[in-house]
Amino acid sequence: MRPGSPRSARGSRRRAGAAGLVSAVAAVVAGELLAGALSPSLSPLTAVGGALIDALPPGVKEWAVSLFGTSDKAVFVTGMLIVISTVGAVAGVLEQRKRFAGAAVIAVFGLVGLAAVLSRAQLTPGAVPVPLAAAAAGVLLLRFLIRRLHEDSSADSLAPEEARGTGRRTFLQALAATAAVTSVGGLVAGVWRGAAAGISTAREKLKLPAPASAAPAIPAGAQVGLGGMVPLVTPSRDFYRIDTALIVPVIDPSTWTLRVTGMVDQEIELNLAGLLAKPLIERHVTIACVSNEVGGDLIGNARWLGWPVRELLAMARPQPGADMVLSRSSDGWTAGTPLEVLTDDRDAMLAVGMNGEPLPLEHGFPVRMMVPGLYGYVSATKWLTELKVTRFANDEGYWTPRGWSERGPIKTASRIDVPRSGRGVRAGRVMFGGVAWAQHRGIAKVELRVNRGPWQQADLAPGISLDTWYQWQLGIDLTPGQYEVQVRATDNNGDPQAEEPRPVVPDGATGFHTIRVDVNP
Ligand SMILES: Nc1nc2c(c(=O)[nH]1)N[C@H]1C(S)=C(S)[C@@H](COP(=O)(O)O)O[C@H]1N2
Ligand SMILES: [Mo]
Repeated sequence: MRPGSPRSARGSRRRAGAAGLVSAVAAVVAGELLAGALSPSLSPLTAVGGALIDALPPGVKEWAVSLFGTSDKAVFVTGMLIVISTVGAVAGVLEQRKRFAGAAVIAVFGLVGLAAVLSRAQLTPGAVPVPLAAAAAGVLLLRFLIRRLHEDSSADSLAPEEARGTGRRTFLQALAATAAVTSVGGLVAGVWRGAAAGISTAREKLKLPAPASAAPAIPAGAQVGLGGMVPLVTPSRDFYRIDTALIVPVIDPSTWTLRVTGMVDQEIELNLAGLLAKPLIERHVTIACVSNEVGGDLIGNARWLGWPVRELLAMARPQPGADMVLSRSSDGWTAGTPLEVLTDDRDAMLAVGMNGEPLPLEHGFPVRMMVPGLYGYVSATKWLTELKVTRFANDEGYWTPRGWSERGPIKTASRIDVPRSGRGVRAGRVMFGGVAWAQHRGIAKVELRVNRGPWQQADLAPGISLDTWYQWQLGIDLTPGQYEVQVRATDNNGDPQAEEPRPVVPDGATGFHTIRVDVNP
């Protein structure tokens, strides 16, 4: 076979493609390793993935929020790696044809990574060097491998007939060596991500102090004893999770600090030991996601341990004119919360504990905000690192420019959990049960109606506090047939929940949860 023959050209294109693929993956691995060593927020892979999620058009966005909020992100990362590998292979082929043509492709990828990291990690030291170093590694490797390839084929064409093909070994050896080093690096990066595991250990070792003000006791009968009801206090492992983080931020509790900045007389920096030394309060609070559909399960109730935000803000002394606190997480996510609800008596807190344990990593370890009465997107910042006292006129939280309301008080709502919609039941007395919530106002009554008939008042169990959900139940006699059953809650101000169906955008869904029940003889 002579060089230049179609078969040989195809073969060397394949080899060039392999060189490009390995170089691109090596660049990603280099970025992961550097980020692992410095700070997870510097990972170009994570930053680009996060930027992609942020850039999703409305509509796709809700879907993505639930996807990335509740299921694992491995599929997304795998997809990115496939795209990167493909582009890398193309870069290899280009580079073989024209010097620096493929290198330019990898360099552009590096710049995309740089832009993404800068937009998310902002000016964290390393935000510029890490993506650039990763891209440089990719470019150098590609040049190195393609040069080998050229050398081999020219050696080939000069070699005597019987020796042809032997020179190719230097390229294949170089490729194999690079692939091996990349794999090892990839493994190490994976292990580094497992550093999360190290932080998990630090979390397990963390001793939470006893609260100075204990959670009010759960009243007898608050949990309705009906099969299929959700637990009144949601176990942490079953608690819904919503955030934009591709990888759970891993924060070393020994180096964590919270800074209070902006329109304050006194800037403050607090570390975890300092926070744990404060007189802590423990409260049950039910938080909900603004993306929760009517009847949905993006809501949970837990016992939170923390220090009232108002105490910290009192030390910082907000200046006149300030009306908002922009809380920021380690990965750059923000929420804008009215200053008023952080300083009134509602016990908004810097939470360190959830259900008697340090916060789980996914729920904001080591510290998050917990504000009774507001949807999570404007209040419940996880992996909290900064509170900037500011004005709504000057700043906005992450979701506000993305089509969601600036303010997000939780709307009064209710849900039927028993029986499950569409489930067949026996004729006679049919037991209905569920939850209702109107955080910080409290629930006054819950009613059911069958086939749009008269409202019938349910037995409302005592709530733990105004800031938690309430359970309710009602037995209704039903003869065989198909029924539509609806629920409606009224808060302690006497305001019933809104009947008109509205979507979750921009400030939370409304409408009555409606189920279908088949009553069998
Ligand atoms: N850092 C960070 N905090 C965040 C978010 C986020 O995307 N990033 N999402 C918020 C939203 S929309 C909700 S509903 C709550 C959910 O908290 P959970 O995951 O502990 O249930 O977290 C809030 N805190
Ligand atoms: Mo949310």
